[in-house]
Amino acid sequence: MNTKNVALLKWIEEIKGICKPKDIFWCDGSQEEHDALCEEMVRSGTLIRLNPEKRPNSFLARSHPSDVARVEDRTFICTSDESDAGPTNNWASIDSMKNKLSDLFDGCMRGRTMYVIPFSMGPLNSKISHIGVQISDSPYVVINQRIMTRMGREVLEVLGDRDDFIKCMHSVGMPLNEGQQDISWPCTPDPEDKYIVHFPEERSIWSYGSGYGGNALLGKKCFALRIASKMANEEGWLAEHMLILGLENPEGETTYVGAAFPSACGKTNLAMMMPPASFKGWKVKTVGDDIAWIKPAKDGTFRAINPEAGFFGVAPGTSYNTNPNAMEMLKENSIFTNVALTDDGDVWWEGMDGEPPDHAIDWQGNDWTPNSGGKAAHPNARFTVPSTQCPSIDSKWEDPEGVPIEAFIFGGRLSKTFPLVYESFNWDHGVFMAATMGSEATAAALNQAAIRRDPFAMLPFCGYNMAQHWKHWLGLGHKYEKNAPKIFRVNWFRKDKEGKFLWPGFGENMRVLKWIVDRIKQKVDAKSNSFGFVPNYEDINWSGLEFNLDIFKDLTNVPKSEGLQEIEEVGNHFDKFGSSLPEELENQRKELHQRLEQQSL
Ligand code: SAT
Ligand code: MN
Repeated sequence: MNTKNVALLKWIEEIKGICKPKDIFWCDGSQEEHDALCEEMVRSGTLIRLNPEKRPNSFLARSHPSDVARVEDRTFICTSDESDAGPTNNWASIDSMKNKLSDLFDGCMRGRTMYVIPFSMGPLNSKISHIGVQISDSPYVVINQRIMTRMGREVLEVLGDRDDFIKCMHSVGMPLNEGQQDISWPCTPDPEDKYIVHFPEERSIWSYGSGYGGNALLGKKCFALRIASKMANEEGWLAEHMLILGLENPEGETTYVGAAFPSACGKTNLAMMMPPASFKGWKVKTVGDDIAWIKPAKDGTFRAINPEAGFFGVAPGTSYNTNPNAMEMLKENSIFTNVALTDDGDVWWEGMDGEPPDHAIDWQGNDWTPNSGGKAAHPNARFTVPSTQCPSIDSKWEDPEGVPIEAFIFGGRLSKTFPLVYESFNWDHGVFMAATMGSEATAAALNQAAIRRDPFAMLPFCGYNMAQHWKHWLGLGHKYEKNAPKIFRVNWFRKDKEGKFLWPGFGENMRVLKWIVDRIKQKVDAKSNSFGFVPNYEDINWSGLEFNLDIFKDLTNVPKSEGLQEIEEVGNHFDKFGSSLPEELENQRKELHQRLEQQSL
């Protein structure tokens, strides 16, 4: 072991006593360690080495068929007072959960190695960053954490003898008895036996029974969002489910924005977007695709870092058509989980460019052909890849000061009512726009789809009472009034009466981002409607795209009857929060109601 940190050593001893592993391995984060672990997992069947000529230094893992995604109903926030978790989280009392966990973890690592994984969320030399130590009995977790975080020896050096590291405890929950053969993806077979537990008051995480993604890579959703959102609330900053991108104009000036979307709205694609050819000299530069930590600096600017060091993205649907930068970055040094294996030892997934292969091995290890009926890759199949491999990565992505955020963008997948883009009238109105955002559960039945509210895209990730989160946002905007970023909502998914998308989306979204930059720089006016400021047709750069004025009007208007329906649904949404709802937000709802009443149609 290479630390004298008393608090850390004491904790490791304690955990060793509970979990009773065969041995302990301190991860140094080196390439040699990574290679040796990969070799070992190839031997044990956890990893398949991909064809080194096609996909150098890359591997495929197949999870247990029951262990393919986050488990929201098995995710708990444990606080002294139930109301601190709020109506949107599963709450359990600290004592009852600790009792349960001590039963589960007792001897849970028998026959396995216990890995100690020191990691930093954010650059090692940044004041915005925080350190965690994950304990895990999964080598798959170790190699993924090495990509997704700054991991290993240097982190212990930066930590020194401080005891303020976040304790992240993880086990796949499958002890090995003497002589028992291991399986390639150990996890608990019973879905009810998985526990993803957060103790925000002591800033610790206990995860049991799953080896997959957000359940097991504890730096990501568990620490960087659930625990960090509560830390941020206490300390006056923000931990948000946001991509960060920079928009560079032809003069070389960059404007940074943070954007939050519920899952399946194309966050990774937007973060790595290629502007249309007609936008000569414009560049989209990627800082992060999932999480933003934002701290107000002394000068009042909102400084953001991406706490992660890699991308853990959804593979299906990724192609040279939807995300060429992602395809380029996945050419080597990547881990693929639950995609299909081609006969020449490469990977394939639904939505990849070109024709499907005639034959492949599907994500469960079975023969697959285009006529098999099932999917070759699991719809939530993932890639893990270092951020440095992304061609659009911003030169400032590791700046310890963070990048200055000038706008927050919130979006959802909504087939009607909501304009393509609108700007809030003021900060409180912007918080209202974010607190009421959502996506349609299904867009199949036009005009019937119910909106699943996902405030700030944080529904499964806010580690405390969501209404307190709104209050926190309101307060920050008031405190930093002069420099607070502008707030926008976007909706790429509006449809006409026939169910056809009104907006082409993808690279064309650049036109909307450019309007947002022009608003920030006060270069263009806007029209107000009941929902907010919407663009004038002539202020959008249309070069290279024929776009009809009448369709643009349909894309930006709010029909009165639909607006009134939204107001009613927002009322129901707010009712769930009872007396913890900040009154500023109810006032915003009433003001919107008045504006709609005064509107003619
Ligand atoms: O599995 S993760 O939580 O890391 C990814 C996701 O669900 O967004
Ligand atoms: Mn996410």
